[in-house]
Amino acid sequence: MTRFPFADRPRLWGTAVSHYQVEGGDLCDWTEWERAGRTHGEPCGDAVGSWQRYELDAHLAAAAGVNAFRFSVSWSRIEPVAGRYDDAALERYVRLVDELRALNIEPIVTLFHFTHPVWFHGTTPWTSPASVDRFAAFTRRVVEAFGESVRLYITLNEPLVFALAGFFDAQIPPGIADGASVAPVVDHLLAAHCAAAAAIRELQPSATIGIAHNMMAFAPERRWNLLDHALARLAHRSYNRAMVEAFTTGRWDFLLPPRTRVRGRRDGLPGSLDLFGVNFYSRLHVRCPGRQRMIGDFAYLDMTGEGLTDNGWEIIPEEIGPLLKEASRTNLPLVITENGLADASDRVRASFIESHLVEIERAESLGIAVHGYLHWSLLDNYEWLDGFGPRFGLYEVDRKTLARTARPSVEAFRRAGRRFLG
Ligand code: IFM
Repeated sequence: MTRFPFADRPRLWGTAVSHYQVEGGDLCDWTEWERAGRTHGEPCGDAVGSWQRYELDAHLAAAAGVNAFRFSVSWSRIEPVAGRYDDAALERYVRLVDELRALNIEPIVTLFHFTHPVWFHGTTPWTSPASVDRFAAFTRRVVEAFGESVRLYITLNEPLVFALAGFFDAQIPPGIADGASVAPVVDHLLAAHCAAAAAIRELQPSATIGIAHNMMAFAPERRWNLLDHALARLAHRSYNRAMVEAFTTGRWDFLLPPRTRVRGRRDGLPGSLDLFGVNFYSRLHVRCPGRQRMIGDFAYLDMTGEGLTDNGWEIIPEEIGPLLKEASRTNLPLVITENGLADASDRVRASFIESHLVEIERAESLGIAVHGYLHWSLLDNYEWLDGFGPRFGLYEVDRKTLARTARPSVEAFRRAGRRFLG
């Protein structure tokens, strides 16, 4: 059985947000992406104004019964010009941390959550080893600013999602569609994680270090079809297992159909983590050959009659257990670093939280210790390519006034938290 590093806080119950999705007014690579018309929704603009309202948000989280609050720091605000840091921006985050501490809430700081300063891709892109030192230097500055007030860092949020969407599918910045770039990018992201972890350990030796890995269930669309089964297995190996193996053995080796092989080795990876974060949302059904793509289609389908979320994702709590089991191969304490749904009417959120908690408890009864659960998200926020359409918040945000209103499910979340924290 794994042990969570904090003796005074053995389990975490909280909410998660990321800087760009809530803060507003942050000029970065995503702002340029929006200007270039590469998203489907509205531009992020003022987001939900958390830059001015973080303390309010901390109080809303407290009212929802949390003892942990995950947020990310904006690299573009902190290092708007390469090598020049903005102390006022860092100070803003320090004030948030102070507020959280005053509320007896554990701050969990994510160092990388998808966005970059505008200079980054042109000078030290992830395809180049120079990116590693850049990220490590940024990390040092952040950790120095927080000092002992922050004792839990997530270095990278969903590194594989970022590498695939940014360098294979060209869906998000920097918008590259070049299979050959994925291997160096994954290598540099993982090296950047190692360098950041080393910097954190040097500056705050007692800090706890994690990563947030997006894990997705994959199932054959047609139970009888062997090719669908094979593709589902391949997707699981490449998307879920490869990162688990990377952090367990220091090596990774996976295939992106049809013929992109991504493999590498970083001996520093095992031992670089104190906890393994799992972001879990849904399940994809695969069909091979696909109707749209020769190699296979990936689709969210309502296979259980539970219905789909507002953004069309299957609700399938039963899949979190097997993925936690997969993650437990790391032998690290596990934390659900994200789980949630888009549900503007709030008709489903309470039962979603409850059913996932039941599955987490089931996994625990089978010996897989889960040390934390962070709900995505505290607030309705900017959902990247989909703009403000999907409503992920426990608190509803009025798009005009940015006023926050508790959805009824806040109460269910509180109750679930009391049970989880025991
Ligand atoms: O909003 C995102 C978040 O930034 C990363 N994980 C998934 C969430 C929901 O799509």
